[in-house]
Amino acid sequence: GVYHERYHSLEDIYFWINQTSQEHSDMVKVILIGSSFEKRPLHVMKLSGRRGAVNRAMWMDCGIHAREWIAPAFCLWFVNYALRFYSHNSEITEMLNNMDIYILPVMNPDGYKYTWTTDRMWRKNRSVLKEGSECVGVDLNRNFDARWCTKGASNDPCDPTYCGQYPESEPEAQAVAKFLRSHKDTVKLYISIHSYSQMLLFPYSCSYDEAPNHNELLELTKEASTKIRRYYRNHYKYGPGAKTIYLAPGGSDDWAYNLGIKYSFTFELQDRGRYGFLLPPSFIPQACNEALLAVKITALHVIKNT
Ligand code: 0X9
Ligand code: ZN
Repeated sequence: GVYHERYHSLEDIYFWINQTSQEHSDMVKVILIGSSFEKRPLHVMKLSGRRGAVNRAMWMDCGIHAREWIAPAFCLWFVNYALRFYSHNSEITEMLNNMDIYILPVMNPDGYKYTWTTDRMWRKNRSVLKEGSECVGVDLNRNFDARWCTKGASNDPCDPTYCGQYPESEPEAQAVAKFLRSHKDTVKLYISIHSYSQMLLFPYSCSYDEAPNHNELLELTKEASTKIRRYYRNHYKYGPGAKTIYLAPGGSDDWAYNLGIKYSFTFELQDRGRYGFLLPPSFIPQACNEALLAVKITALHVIKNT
């Protein structure tokens, strides 16, 4: 629908989360997992099929990085797709009949707000240090406890990849980590949505080590990439983060993987640099369809294999 052919302000998104959960109260529950540095709520939407309880779940977060607007747009688009096509599309039906889906549409609400009001290219959250630096913000995808603040992250608060004062120093990262720790027996799949560069990444990004199930993750992302190319004529690279993009410690995907979530991914959506973070709204539908394909393939694999 027309709602998904534009980007939405933070206020719109909060309104949409509330409205969607009320209109679909049989399938959507909203869970407050914490709040941001500036005290905005972090709302997770829990999607479930119309069936009894299951003990399998997946997690997807969008918008760790403020300027990557296509990421929250995808989370909204995905929720809408799932609610609309449950019991009509066989893949989404199978997903929702066999797993709960936890979705955090905007992991970095303060940063997202800031990109709408002040600086479109802001990346980090908006945390202010009590002492020391004039500079604001921590890179939430360098703030997790996975070889935290080693090569590929910065300990300078003025840098865009500043890792923070200690692992999980930031309320946004801490809220996600706490939720996943307390749901680690059921959450079998972790997906983090970013942009841009068109890549399907898996651990590790914090080192060049090969993950124990490297071959399985490689095959899976290869399959997704091949299908995206076939259906949408678009090219996605795939592979372990460190080798495919760059060494980057402290990321949520590596941390989730080490927690025991053996299917852990970062999807970098469109484009490959023509518009970069400023992806025009007219590209939203195709970018979302491509990402949806990758989400479906990984989720159905997890259902089959866990
Ligand atoms: O550097 C990042 O955090 C991600 N790229 S982005 O351009 N969206 O900032 C890549 C994340 C890959 N995973 C980890 N570094 N853990
Ligand atoms: Zn990012």
